[in-house]
Amino acid sequence: MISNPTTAVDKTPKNTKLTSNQALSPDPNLPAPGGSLRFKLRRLAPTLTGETMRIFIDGKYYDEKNAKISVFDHGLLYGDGVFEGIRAYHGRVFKLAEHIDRLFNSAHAILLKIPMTRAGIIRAVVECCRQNKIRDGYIRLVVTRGVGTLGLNPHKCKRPSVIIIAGKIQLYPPEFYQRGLDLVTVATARNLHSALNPAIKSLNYLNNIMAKIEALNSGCEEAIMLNSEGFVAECTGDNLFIVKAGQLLTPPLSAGALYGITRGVVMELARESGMAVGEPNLTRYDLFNADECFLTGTGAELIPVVKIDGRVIGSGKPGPATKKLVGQFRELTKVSGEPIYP
Ligand code: PXG
Repeated sequence: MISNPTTAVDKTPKNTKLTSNQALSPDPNLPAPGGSLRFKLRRLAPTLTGETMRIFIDGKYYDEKNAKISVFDHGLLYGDGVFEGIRAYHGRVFKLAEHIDRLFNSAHAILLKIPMTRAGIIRAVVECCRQNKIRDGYIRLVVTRGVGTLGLNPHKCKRPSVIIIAGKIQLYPPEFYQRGLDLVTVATARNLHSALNPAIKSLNYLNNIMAKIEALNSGCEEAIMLNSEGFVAECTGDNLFIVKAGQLLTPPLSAGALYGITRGVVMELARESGMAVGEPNLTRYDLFNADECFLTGTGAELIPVVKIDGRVIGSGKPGPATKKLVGQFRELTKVSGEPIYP
């Protein structure tokens, strides 16, 4: 059982437009730490000051207008490449080493040799945040196969390209963080492990995009994707969790879920607070009859789900275990991560 749930979610003013990032920040009404107003203005992200973004491509920085890659890059021609979406909170890059490990694992799986070391990429991500005065933001790290000929053969691509963009992201309208999402199960099945393994975070996101279009067409922000056996895999850019009789349950990686970094964090936080955590195969029936449901992802953070395929989940409101985990997650983002301004 969940005792003493935090009311952190409820504290956020209902009538204020917040980004999803702010929606999770502990005290959205308080100014960010950082000293004088002049100091704070210098620290504001370029997107807020009208300055141009500085984008890292293969060791050099370019402004937005000049940040370009070749039309012969196989990343564009075939979706041949890998990527990571990473968040910064309170001047720290959250779970950076974990994201870099997953990037290298994805690259290894598609026989793509990243032309930088892990330490070099970590340094570049942090430096790119600094160049763009990021304290709270979103980092897109992309490695493309590189420039090649017209034709699939990746061996014709001489050098993969590394791109880092540090800016902002908002996946869902802010009000859904308070109210909860309405999901729909879509007809597009998650990729087969034997076709394009869902564990690879590749530049080929058509499977997810098709599912997203189906959700949007039916008036929902997000889709539940099943695997070819009919078990729940994940959403288009998020992992899915349910709470049932005090237990936290999420589909196993073998069901087609991405090894989500936020998924791992949430499972650890739940265990720390004494909750049992399981990874069984889940069916839609399990979701419909859950006490609570929420999604996790770097872009989405933690977002409650209150309706699935027309069935109300639990009380129809974000539940106590979800709220407690949101609170724990916020606390962790305050103290954990690679410092951008040491
Ligand atoms: N499943 C899929 C298919 C994803 O793409 C997740 C789960 C969650 O994983 P993490 O490690 O982020 O907890 C993802 C991540 C975007 C966007 O631009 C998508 C993700 C992350 C950030 C931004 O839509 N997907």
